[in-house]
Amino acid sequence: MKLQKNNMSKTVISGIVVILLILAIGLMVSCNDNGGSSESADSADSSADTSGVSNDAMAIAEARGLTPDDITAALKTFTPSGVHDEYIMFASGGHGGQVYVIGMPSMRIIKQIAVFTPEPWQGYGYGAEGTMEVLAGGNVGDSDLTWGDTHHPALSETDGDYDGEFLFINDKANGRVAVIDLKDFETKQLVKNPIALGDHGGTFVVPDTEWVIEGGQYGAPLGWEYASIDDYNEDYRGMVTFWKFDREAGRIDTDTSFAIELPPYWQDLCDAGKLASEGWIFCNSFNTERATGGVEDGNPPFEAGASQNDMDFLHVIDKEKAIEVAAAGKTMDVQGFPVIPLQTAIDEGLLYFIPEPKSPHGVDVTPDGKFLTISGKLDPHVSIYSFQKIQDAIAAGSFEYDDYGVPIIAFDDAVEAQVEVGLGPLHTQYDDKGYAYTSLFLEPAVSRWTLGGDFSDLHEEEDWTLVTKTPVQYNVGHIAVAEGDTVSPDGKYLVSMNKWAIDRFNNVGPLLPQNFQLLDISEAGTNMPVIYDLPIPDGEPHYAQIIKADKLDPWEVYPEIGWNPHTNSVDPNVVQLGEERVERNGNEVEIWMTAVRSHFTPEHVNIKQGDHVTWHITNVERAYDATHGFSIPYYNINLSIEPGEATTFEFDATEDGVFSYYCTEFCSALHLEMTGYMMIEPSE
Ligand code: RUQ
Ligand code: CUA
Repeated sequence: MKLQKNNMSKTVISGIVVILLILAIGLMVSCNDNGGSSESADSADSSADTSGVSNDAMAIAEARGLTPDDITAALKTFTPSGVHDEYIMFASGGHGGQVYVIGMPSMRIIKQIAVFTPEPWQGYGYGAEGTMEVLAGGNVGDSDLTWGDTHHPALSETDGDYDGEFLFINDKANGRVAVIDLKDFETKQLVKNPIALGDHGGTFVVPDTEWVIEGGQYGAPLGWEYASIDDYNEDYRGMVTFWKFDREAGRIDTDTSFAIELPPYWQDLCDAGKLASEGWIFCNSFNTERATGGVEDGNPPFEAGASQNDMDFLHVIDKEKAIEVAAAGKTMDVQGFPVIPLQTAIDEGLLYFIPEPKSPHGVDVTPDGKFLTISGKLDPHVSIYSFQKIQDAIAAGSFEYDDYGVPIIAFDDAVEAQVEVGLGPLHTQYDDKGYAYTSLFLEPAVSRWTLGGDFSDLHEEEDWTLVTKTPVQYNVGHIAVAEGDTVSPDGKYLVSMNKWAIDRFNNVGPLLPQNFQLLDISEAGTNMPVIYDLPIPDGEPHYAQIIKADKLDPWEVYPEIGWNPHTNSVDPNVVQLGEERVERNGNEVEIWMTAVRSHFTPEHVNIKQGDHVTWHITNVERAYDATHGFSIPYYNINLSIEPGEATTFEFDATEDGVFSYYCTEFCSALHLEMTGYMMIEPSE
């Protein structure tokens, strides 16, 4: 009996393996059509003869205990050497302060982009002037910050579609926003929010990326003044900030940016309207109870105090009107930053509330802009609001008012549908098949449900109904669908960004990685399996966005020798081959150095203790991937100089001695010889 069963499963597995291998070869060939290297196209062709392979594959599958589902999953994700991924995911690195760049469906981590935290591989924050200036831009007053809590990356958009040019991300801990240029995947700017120490509802871009939105979180006095918590209602406030993005310059223009003062509810996630709702901004909030905590004094703890009300408030903001009001100067000054006062926002009719159940978290606008999905963490439903109904209610003008006088649209006037999806709904994404997906933190699972309206025709099921759920491991926060926040999502893949990994990987001690799980959502109906687990050994990642890889067009090497990535032009201190020199002017020493396989020129640098040293290096290489590193011991200097890049660092020669500088990238067979001596003669 046992034997029979074994034989049967063997036959089933071997049949599936043969079919899937044939499929896999088809897949590999079609991947190659989409930009895979020609070598791998050859290797795919040469392995087209599957006789014998199937037996080996079956034996391997058996030895490893793989089920047919496992094999299917492997074939959907395995990406041969040299073949590129179809999608690129930009994922937050949480309180690691960085951004992860991950290929999909292979789930290979391709890069980490240093954003808020110094990072040695990229030479970010270890002397290179441009990077030091970027990091300094994010300092708060006298405090030099060396980390951030990245939450929500946002790709730049043109007409509501990702355009692959820029990436923005917020730092929840310190209320900052970063600008990353996708020409070289480097952080170009950090801006500190002048009115709030923290944030959360950002970054989100409007459909043409003219504005980058940053919503607040924990209510506090604007400009982080002191005020007693007893005066919470009067002196504490919330906010949303509109950062003006100058695409030409590739920078946020802080001079034309502004904020809106909001009641001291805890603003949570935001989303920008698109198509039908273009010109509007939506932000959730919780703790409309205005609980102030103090459990140690016998007050209800925050988690209870902030969860008493059945409803909190969705903030509905007329973006165009807000821009007009700010441009007309109807603002107050907070730390030199223009802020539209709450009363002005009310008087000008640019701020409305809609009740939303219950301790909401995510708000996500549908691809056509006609609906918004709100999930309350403590309500098993998602609530779908109709933008048209919201507009009708505003036009009808029958409001109630909150304690601060903000007009409230009745829930029933705005809601289109509610779908019971399960426990702890957090975030929603959309696909190309008329489905929405909501993460269920408590179950934990990813749910799929149907949209109504114009999406009806795309799916066979009834509108606004739960279709299926896939359990995930474990405790999912955000989910991200390929091209998911655009006006035309691709669907196909969904990544479940799980906060807990527990037993999914080898035990590596009490601190465990996060677990990104890839779900195949290409098939309509009830089948959307998990096909890959990727551990993320960094801070807790929150959100991610996934772009079609062919929309990205980064440089292979910098456009010209001597390129300064921070000015986007040839640096005045470019050093061409043959122009290397050391100049001394009193105790100012200036060095012009080149780097090329496999030497630095000059190889001797003589300095006197007490000198101030300014050192320029140009990597004069034009070859793809010919990066040189440069490090000096003791002085904490560590640079990454990519092909064509020019960089500068400065230091005071306080310590005498002999210091070997060397290249930290194994760039050639004679890389170990890519070194030199900096000799600092002691002062008398
Ligand atoms: S928030 S899941 Cu910024 Cu949902 Cu983290
Ligand atoms: Cu350059 Cu090693």
